[in-house]
Amino acid sequence: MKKTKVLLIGAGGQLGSELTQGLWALHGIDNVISSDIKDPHGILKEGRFEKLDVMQKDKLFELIKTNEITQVYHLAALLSATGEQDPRWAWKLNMESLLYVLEAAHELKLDKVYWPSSIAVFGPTTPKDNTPQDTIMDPTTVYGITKLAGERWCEYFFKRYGVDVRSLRYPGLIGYKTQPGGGTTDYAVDIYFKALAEKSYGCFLSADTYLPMMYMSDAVKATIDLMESPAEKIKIRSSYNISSMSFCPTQIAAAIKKYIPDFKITCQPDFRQAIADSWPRSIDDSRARSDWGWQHEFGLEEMTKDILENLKQ
Ligand code: AKB
Repeated sequence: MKKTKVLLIGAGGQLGSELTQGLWALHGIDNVISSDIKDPHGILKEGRFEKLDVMQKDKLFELIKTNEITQVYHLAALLSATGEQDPRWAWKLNMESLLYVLEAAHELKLDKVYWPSSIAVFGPTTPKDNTPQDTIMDPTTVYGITKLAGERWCEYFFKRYGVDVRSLRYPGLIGYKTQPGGGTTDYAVDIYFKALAEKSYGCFLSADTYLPMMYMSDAVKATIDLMESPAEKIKIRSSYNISSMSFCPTQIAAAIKKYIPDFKITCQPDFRQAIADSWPRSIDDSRARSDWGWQHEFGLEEMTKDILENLKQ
């Protein structure tokens, strides 16, 4: 049997550095190459790192061949808010890089590929509560459009070429180890930093905007659980709905106030409000739970305790 060798693309982002550590624990630090267009920071310096612009297809293929890579996790993308600043570039980066990775998987016979989708695939006419796996998808952001098109490409490569590609529709991901990178759900990360530093936070969404969210350690667990499941359990090759909690700015502020009683939140919605309003409030992830046994660990209270304790240290 071939030894598992992993390439993670976009490792410098919020999920990337924590997923890198999860993959080190699973496969061994020497069997994981993390890569990014930027220089490595923090924990990434401790493992194997390659600087990679995923838009350079030849370099990507070369890196895979030279290192006998068997699995690729492709996380590099422009997110919902930054994508709106340059829609053409978001389309090009998000779509072409996915196609290069899927082509590499097919042509170089990779064992598996992971690519993240998002709740951004849904839109204003999608049912908002307990959004089903299969439903109306009418994304309004260029990011959401690329994720929806990407899901179709993943299923296409699976059906046409047998590429073992797997994917999750992430909700807003909340971690404290790295700064977030241009998403609409990023307020739920910033708020913890500002609560400790300034005891106040100016939120760019309205106080009652409910969105599906997930703590980073659950996101890492979901990703690795999906990738380590036997192929026959993976029945959905576009992307799985995945969920753990939903809350609004008022609720996260109340959870923080239990630790910082004089914390104050003010809300002044900006352009990101319209994006948030087009997304679901909560997600039905029963297919992930029944097909490959997904279970989350963290809710809002447990997450808040964990983040604030860690950030204080
Ligand atoms: C974003 O807000 O753009 C992302 C996402 C929900 O995919 N966090």
